[in-house]
Amino acid sequence: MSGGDEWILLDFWSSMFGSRVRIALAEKGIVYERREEEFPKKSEVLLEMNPTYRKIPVLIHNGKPICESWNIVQYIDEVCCFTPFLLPTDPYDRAKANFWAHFIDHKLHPVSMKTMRYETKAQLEEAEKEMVECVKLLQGELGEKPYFGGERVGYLDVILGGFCSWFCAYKELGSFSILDEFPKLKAWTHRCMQRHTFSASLPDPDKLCHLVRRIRNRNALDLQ
Ligand code: GS8
Repeated sequence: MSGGDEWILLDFWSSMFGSRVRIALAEKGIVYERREEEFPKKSEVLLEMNPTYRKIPVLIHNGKPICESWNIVQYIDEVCCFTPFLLPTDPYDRAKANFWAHFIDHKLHPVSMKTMRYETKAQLEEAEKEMVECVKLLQGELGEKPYFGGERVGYLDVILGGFCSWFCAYKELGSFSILDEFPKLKAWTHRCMQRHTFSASLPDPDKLCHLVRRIRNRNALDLQ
């Protein structure tokens, strides 16, 4: 990587996947151009750069696209090897970090979507119960450490970091205050949000609340 490198991020403001890439770029001190998609319409560039999934985020490094946020964060980490690594260097710790990143994308994320897109009160209660189970496991993995990465921010902090504003928004919505049930994860969220690399990269929780209310209203699913 040289000072003349060009970095472009195809993004959408509320995306937890986009947010984690923004955090990784900020942690590594990379200056980039952010291009906002206008969903549901998709730009020609997005379709060209991610023809497989047609989803953001896509990071374009010197004209070459890298897709899937977990993969993008690893790429940034490898290319910017002059700063401390986000991924653990120990193979076992690295395998564990990848395991939990997979858990976040394949368990936590679908469950968090269910808490917004329910059709009955029973479905909402079920989704909230599942969400509590997921967050409990994540808090267990954090343990007594300040960060998932130990004394400093690591790969998993960046991966889960994309959810910080969403955790706060749940509380603001008044329906579900997940963080109040998990003090260690709450402290971790606040610790992360105090870092400029996170706060400047994450969506405003108030704006997210409006979005969630709109999703619920659009689907006529708001039971309150
Ligand atoms: C998920 C990206 C994604 O869902 C990743 O990058 O880690 N596994 C991928 N992106 C969404 C926006 S965030 O909710 C997206 O681009 N959606 C547009 C669409 O599905 O049409």
